[in-house]
Amino acid sequence: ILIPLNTMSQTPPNYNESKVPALHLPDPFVSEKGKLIHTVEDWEKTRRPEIFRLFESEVYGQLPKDFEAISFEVVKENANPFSQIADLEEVNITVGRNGKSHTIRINFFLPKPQKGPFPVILLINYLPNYPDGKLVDEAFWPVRELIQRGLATASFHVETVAPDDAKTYQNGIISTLYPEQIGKSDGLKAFGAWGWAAMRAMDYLEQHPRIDSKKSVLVGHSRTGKTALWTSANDPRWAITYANESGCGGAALSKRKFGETIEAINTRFPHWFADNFLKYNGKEESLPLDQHLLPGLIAPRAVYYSSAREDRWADPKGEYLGIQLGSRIASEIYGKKAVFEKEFEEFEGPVHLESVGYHIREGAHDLTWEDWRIFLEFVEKNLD
Ligand code: GTR
Repeated sequence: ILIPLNTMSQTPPNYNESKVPALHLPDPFVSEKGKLIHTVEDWEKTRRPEIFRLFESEVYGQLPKDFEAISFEVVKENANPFSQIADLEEVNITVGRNGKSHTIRINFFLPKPQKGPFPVILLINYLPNYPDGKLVDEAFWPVRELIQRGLATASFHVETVAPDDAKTYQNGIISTLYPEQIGKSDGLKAFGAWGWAAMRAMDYLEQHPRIDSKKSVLVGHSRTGKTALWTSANDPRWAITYANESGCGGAALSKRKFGETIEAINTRFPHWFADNFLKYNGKEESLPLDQHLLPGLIAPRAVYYSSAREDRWADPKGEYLGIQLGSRIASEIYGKKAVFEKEFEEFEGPVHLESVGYHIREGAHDLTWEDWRIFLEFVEKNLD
């Protein structure tokens, strides 16, 4: 999946390391009142809520947690392309609030003939040709390989929640279930809506007799990698979160201004982030946070990032720094063996540590079998 690089914003992208500004990054271990943060209690009661609120108000917007009713209906609309090895459940999840309701669809494969309970991987899909009618693009979502490894796997398409379009993104759960969010500077936008849907998928998985939802993995690529990270910051039920090539507003440090900038992303995709994020167009230095604080909102649960060498628009080095610095919460607060020893320029193979991991591969922006294969080695080590 090659996404054309659009550089229509006023400032041309910087790809020159020597032009990256000196970084002044907020310290995860000093609270807004200047208190030093050492213990799990200090982190969870003081610093983590401060950082969460900053991301919510300045970057992603709210992800509302309340609703009144939820129901699950298994339908049969498509033939099962893997009927030899898997059971297929096509599930309509209907959620009600204030007398209105909205239905999202998940497509869900379980290994057979074993009964389980199985670990489960949920992929947030946004490929243009795969809203829920067609079930799978195997290059992107390798259902067969996942099933053969004894994993159940589900996916939903973002179009069934909130369209990925600046003009119509409210025509889903935002206008139907959460209309009071519209117009707020920190209101619900597309990433929050897609994350909300991942949470509803988890509601389904949690009550499923053949699923071990404690062993759950949330996966997103690029725009849905950004979404996966914000989802897990909001929902502690995901054991492992994988953001592939999630770049600007995901893994990568915004203050590096390398490749895609806040102005570029807000110009092309004004429906993704909170309106407050617009304040930082061309002014990354004034952001009161940066993306290295995001993995800390997920810790001590596992976080995995990956990059592609040619995907400079997503800033591979900025992604690496995001996880290298971000893993300090796992290691220094939670005592995990999670220290990234090497500089970005030095290491080669994947870095698979306790609860954090990273790899970079050759090639362009895409979620490939190579990414899945290397990530699945991390999953095996980190799902016990
Ligand atoms: C790019 C966009 C990135 C990333 C990507 C994708 O064009 O600039 O932020 O989200 O699309 O989702 O593939």
